[in-house]
Amino acid sequence: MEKGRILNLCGGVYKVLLEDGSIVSIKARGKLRYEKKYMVNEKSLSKKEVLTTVKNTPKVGDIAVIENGMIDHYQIRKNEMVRPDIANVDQILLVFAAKEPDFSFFLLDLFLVNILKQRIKPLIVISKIDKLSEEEFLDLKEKLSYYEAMGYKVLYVDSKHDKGIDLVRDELRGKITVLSGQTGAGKSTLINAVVPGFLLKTQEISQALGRGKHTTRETSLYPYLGGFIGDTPGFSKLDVIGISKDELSSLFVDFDGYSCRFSDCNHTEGIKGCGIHEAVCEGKVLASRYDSYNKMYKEILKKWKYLYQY
Ligand SMILES: Nc1nc2c(ncn2[C@@H]2O[C@H](COP(=O)(O)OP(=O)(O)O)[C@@H](O)[C@H]2O)c(=O)[nH]1
Ligand SMILES: [Mg+2]
Ligand SMILES: [Zn+2]
Repeated sequence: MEKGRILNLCGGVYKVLLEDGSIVSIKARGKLRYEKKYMVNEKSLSKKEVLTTVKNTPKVGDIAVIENGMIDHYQIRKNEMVRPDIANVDQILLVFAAKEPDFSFFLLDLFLVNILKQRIKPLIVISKIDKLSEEEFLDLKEKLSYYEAMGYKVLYVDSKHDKGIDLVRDELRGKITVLSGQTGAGKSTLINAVVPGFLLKTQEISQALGRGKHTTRETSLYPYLGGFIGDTPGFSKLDVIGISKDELSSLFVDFDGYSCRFSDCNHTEGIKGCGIHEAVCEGKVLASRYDSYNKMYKEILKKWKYLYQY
């Protein structure tokens, strides 16, 4: 029996990094495999292939247990991400530009809520700090110290001039990391500064695997400093889909420290005597956090109304 980390899955073949450092290409036992199903288009009678996974299909990020040259099963997952489809992600490196595009506390809160919903740890990296004046930089740092107090690590980088890159590198050591953040936030530039040649390498490997421009791109993990980096960025556009109005406040972990005397309070604006609102008034909870909460709550309500037509 051997064990190894699944790095890539392509056409039913898994690339697995074994504990001795070698990489093997193997298949999974029949009971674990992807199933190919066909949908038939009634009009043209053409077959459209649909891939479905049977329960227990191993995926990228899993620790595969190999027997007789095949994956027999995988070890219990600590979590799973859907986009990209990776198991056991330790952290999402959330890249936010200090400027260009302008920094948005609402967007940061929206990303954080979605990351926490997936039970993954965020690591916040603020890029393009070279675009800020000294004063603007100190101001942003001051505001973000609130997030550090919430328990999130915040790092500041200038990927163009190799500033703060070492600290990011240290955080990747021994962990499975997926990048996330808005388009233009600086993800590609950052990862190339952290792992020189990363993008080139991933492109070469994709070509070697025969992934053309028009084929769907599979996700791969690349070994780095005893950990792994996912080559497909996670969400870059966000919404509050999949989050219920009742669980939203539990995803605002800074609200935890304050109690509200009303047992079924939704803590939204305009509720007199709400403990969360009081904490905001006393400056204990950041006003922008409360704004984000209210905005997301309204969005969720709108979706519900639309879905149920009431
Ligand atoms: N000045 C400066 N520009 C940056 C920095 N990081 C990224 N950029 C620029 O911002 C733009 C978007 O970066 P990119 O890495 O493609 O963003 P992505 O869409 O998140 O991958 C590019 O023009 C980069 O050159 C930085 O730290 N400082
Ligand atoms: Mg990019
Ligand atoms: Zn309340």
